[in-house]
Amino acid sequence: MKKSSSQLSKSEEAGFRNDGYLLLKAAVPKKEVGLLLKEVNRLVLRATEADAVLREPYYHAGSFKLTRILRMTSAFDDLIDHPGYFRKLVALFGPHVQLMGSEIFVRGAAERSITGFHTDLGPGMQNIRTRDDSSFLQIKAQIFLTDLSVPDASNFALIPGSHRMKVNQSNELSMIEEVNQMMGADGSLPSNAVQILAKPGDVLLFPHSLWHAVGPNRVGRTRYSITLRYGQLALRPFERFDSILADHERKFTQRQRRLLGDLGALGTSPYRPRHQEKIMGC
Ligand SMILES: O=C(O)CCC(=O)C(=O)O
Repeated sequence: MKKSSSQLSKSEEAGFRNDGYLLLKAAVPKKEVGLLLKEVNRLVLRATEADAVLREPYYHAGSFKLTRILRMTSAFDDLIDHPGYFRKLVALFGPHVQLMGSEIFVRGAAERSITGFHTDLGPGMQNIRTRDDSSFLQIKAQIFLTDLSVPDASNFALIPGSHRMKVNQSNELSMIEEVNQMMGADGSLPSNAVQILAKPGDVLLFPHSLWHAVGPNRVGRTRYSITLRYGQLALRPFERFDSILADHERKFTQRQRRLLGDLGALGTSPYRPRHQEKIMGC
């Protein structure tokens, strides 16, 4: 029987395990992208005016992010378990999955790379890698809202297969010095790096151990994207969603509530919440 496109195909799984990423074309329909971008623009304007944006120490000057974005609006609620990617995530994680964080990325003009190559989840997790047959610990879903179909437009950049490689030289920001030393003075990336070419509505999945960066932006267009971080239930989330769960105006499904940390009233271990498989649709 043919698998529906919402399920993870064998070739998608092989690609994700071998290369460390999966680009899902047109995973979020155009109409939804338009509404998401409108809300992103509104929030970015408000945060910029209030000087409430986060500029990581390793970003280029024209770039910043907004964090905990589900607290700011209900417009992103459908992304929590969006049909364009959610079943694929569950296939890679197994059912014991949670949402760990939510961010908007804004990437302005930059002649050289906007960030260097790094891994996620901090230095403690940098050399923890999954085996060929393992479930994943953490995966980010990056939803692109603006056109990145040419290189050097602040594209997400990665080293294919690096999620299985040992990092030899790093620092407290989990930068990968061995590849960052190979960045050219003209902004060129190391020869084994790939810039992801994406259209609005494409979604990129990648695990915490993949070496990734953001390339230069020389196209005169700001990049906007949303990232949702997912992880195994046993990991500590980046943010708490309690205030959102307590907001009765927000109409979440049971699955969305579970992903946001509502483990149910029948107090079991946080690592074994009841009916987890059923709620995640396994
Ligand atoms: O794609 C981006 O703009 C940032 C990606 C990144 O560095 C990250 O997700 O850790």
